[in-house]
Amino acid sequence: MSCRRGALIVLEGVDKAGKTTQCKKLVRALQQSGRPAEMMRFPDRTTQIGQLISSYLEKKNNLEDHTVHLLFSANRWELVPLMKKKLEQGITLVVDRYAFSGVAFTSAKPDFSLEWCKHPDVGLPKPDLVMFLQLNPSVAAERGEFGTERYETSTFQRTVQQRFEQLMKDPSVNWKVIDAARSIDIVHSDIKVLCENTINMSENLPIGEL
Ligand code: DGP
Repeated sequence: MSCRRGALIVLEGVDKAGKTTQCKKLVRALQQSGRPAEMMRFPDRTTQIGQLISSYLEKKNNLEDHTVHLLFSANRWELVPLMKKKLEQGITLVVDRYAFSGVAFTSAKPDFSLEWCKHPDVGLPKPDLVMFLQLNPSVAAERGEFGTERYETSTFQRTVQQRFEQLMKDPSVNWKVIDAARSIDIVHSDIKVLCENTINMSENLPIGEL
């Protein structure tokens, strides 16, 4: 009997929407219900490319905007063999940000089209489900000070939110919008149900491509 593949589940949203908290809770809940699951996050700052990105985000180095966009994409591509291996082993991957953040953040900069931004990620494994944690950027700002990293300003985050809204019109991606203004536990239970349904539905389907 061939092993059923795991599902590729992505959480997206503006900064402070609760993605990391929800990813961790989801992985724990799936594991407790006997489903193999692991968390990944992008950017993955542990690789050499990830370290370049990390120092860019910490404003320790400056990189040209197109170049940094391609580095973020390269950081996803370098993890593809591992992602595919895990999915084929039946492990569900819960991913904190993916190509959609890539497009939303770069296209929030002046003079970047969505189309140009999407190109480098064409062919990446396609998520079976993308949950967008919806939170008004002004409410997000009330959740605590933004940090000091690049992009962590209310004005920029509002533009990012608009770009995500454009991306969510793409019917070829399985988007689900989650109201992230509610309590952690209520948001979690919505996410868990969506995720369990997706795991059951995608286990017999091939992994798609963006
Ligand atoms: P995080 O480690 O989740 O806080 O993400 C770091 C920051 O990088 C966050 O402000 C979002 C941004 N980001 C994530 N992925 C990409 C990407 O692919 N391209 C760009 N330009 N920014 C990204």
